Amino acid sequence: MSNEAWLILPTYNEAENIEAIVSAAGEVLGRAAPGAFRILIVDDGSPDGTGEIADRLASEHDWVRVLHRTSKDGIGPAYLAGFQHALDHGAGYAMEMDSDFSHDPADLARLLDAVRNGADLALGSRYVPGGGVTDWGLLRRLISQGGSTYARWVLGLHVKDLTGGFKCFRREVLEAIHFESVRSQGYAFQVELTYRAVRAGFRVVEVPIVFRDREKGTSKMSWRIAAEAFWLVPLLRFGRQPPLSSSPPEPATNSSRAA
Ligand SMILES: Nc1nc2c(ncn2[C@@H]2O[C@H](COP(=O)(O)OP(=O)(O)O)[C@@H](O)[C@H]2O)c(=O)[nH]1
Ligand SMILES: [Mg+2]
Repeated sequence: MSNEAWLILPTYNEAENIEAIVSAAGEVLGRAAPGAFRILIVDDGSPDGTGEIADRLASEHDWVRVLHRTSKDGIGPAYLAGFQHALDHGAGYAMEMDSDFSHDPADLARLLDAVRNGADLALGSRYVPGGGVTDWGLLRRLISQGGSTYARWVLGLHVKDLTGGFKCFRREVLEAIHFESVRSQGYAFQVELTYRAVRAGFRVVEVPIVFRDREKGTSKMSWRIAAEAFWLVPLLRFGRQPPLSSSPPEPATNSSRAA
């Protein structure tokens, strides 16, 4: 089995962050997976020149790759394109992280370790002991935590943080998800992938992380994207079930917990 770890970084107008995040993540993964990691930037034609910076980084480092897509299409489709590319190129692990330093690149090592130690999917979680959010006011905390509680309740899951986007998948989990039938874009995308992994019988663990607001650039999330989660979550549970792409997973070999 491949032990290559691929980090997918979706970008839309991250010119102020992309070089620093690639270098910080490269340093962490260079220690956690020496000689066996790649960073794949998936840029949706950012008008601020992020794609050109990404190309330069790829010419400087053989572990940086870039996927250029023509238009802004949402974080879900960008990740699916990145995952497909990573699988096609032999990834053993695929990781998600925002490109704006809201997620601490240092935590990549703990997410990867959780999967190496027996989890199939490790979630960076704000809502388990040791996790949290800095910078957010009461309203934003309530909305985020309320969103996770709502999704957990509707879907009957035990996962505490369902909307986060800091994750590490074992290859087999992504192979078992039928990408063409994934429809959600923003927070719902994160819920949908985790729900599908649990439904397919994979072992999900939560690893505590602290989320901070970005310092540079602007958020692309909107009320429309948050609202998507509210109507899509019940459809995930009660709508027509998507096909599984492959046979059920083999049991994990090791049962240590990361959270
Ligand atoms: N490729 C791509 N990346 C996106 C898109 N929307 C957001 N992103 C990236 O996804 C990550 C999270 O988005 P962000 O706007 O920070 O959302 P927030 O953290 O919820 O406010 C960042 O790295 C964004 O650049 C998109 O449509 N396409
Ligand atoms: Mg952000």
